[in-house]
Amino acid sequence: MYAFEVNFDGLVGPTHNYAGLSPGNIASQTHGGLESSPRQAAQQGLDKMWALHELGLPQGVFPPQHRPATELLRRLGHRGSDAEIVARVQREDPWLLACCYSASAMWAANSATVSAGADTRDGRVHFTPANLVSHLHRSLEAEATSRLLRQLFADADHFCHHPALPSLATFSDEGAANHTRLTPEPGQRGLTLMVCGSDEQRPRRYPARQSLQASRAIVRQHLLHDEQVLLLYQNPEAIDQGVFHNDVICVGHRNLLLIHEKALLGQHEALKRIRAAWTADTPLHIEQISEAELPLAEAVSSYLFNSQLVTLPDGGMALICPQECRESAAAKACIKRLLQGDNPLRRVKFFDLRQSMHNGGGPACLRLRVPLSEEQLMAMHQGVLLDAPLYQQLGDWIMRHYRDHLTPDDLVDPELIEESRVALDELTRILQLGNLYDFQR
Ligand code: SUG
Repeated sequence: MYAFEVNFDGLVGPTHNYAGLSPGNIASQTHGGLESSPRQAAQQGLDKMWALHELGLPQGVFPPQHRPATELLRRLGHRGSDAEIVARVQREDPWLLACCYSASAMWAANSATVSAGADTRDGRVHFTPANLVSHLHRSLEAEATSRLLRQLFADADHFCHHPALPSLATFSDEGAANHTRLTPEPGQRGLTLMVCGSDEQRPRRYPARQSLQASRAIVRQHLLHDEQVLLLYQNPEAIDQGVFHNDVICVGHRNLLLIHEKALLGQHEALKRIRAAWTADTPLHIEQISEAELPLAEAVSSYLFNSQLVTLPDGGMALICPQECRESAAAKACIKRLLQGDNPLRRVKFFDLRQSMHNGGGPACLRLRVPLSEEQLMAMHQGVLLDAPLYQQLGDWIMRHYRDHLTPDDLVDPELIEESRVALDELTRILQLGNLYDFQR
């Protein structure tokens, strides 16, 4: 059975801004309050999607969520028109308004955890939307994500959807950013790595964003085979240095795992367990980058590990890196060594994703991987799969609807509310999604 790992990238929404909403995410903290460019952000993300399509890979698009999320402000007792509510909340609680305006759904790696049909006991692809309870602005995504996934992957013969886990720190779940699937071939049964914070060794400065209880619940409800699952713990020292998700320090694809030596608690043992659980004839390649080669702080600033690993049609792998890796001598040297090493990596491509990077979102944050057989790919909604006409249409749509500059003060501009609605309303027609948004119902 032929199978694909399809990347679905979050299209950046028209309200993309820098609000400093994520403690523990150094880029978000550093850029809070600065001017953003929603237009450049959306175009940068779209260009990455197109480049992957051009490399011969199937590529999907997730539409942005509707912001500002004034329904939250109404739930908190605010009354009046949207413009009146926005103006009042900006005066009384600018942080709350920024949460309602965040375009954070662009980081699709946090939208859900997805298990391949080859790994589940009923042969279906399983989805659990992430509750993202660690941050208010992100927790607002869960409901709309759930609706979107159910709409895109509607065929119950192939796809199984679970509700997000209970909205409680005990079940804190940040989706695929803490989930890695290793497999000899995407259509074969794979090994699932679930990485979460340890209850025994907690970080001192910043909280762990994925809980053990959440990871365990997902393993159960996705009907995974226990012997094919490894639960591993994040190194609290790394969390304290800005590794807020495991995908900031580790990336795995097929039979290649790229990992910094400080990623996991008890890493030596953890890697032994991974090697022992790998039973396929195809060799597993684990490339560990040492602290001497790339210090943790530079791993975080270059975002080397937030690169995407993809298999090209000729069978070799490519590393899809952020531009920042070119500017770090140490990251560049690591890439050189990896390209020369005994592993499937053959090519590297760099992308300017600065608008997203300044909020802590690199190439891998922007995409959700959905492993699909040919039949499953045919069974999903086709309107979000990128091709040349759609790339053109989306580029044109961004140019017509997105602002080139946005500052925190602009969030109070009532025209931004209307512009976003008009843009998203048109987008649902481009992507053939019907009345996806609440405001269209
Ligand atoms: O949750 N940044 C996101 C970045 C998510 C990156 N995703 C992965 N690593 N998979 C976060 O911290 C910043 C928003 C702001 O500050 O305006 C933000 O939410």
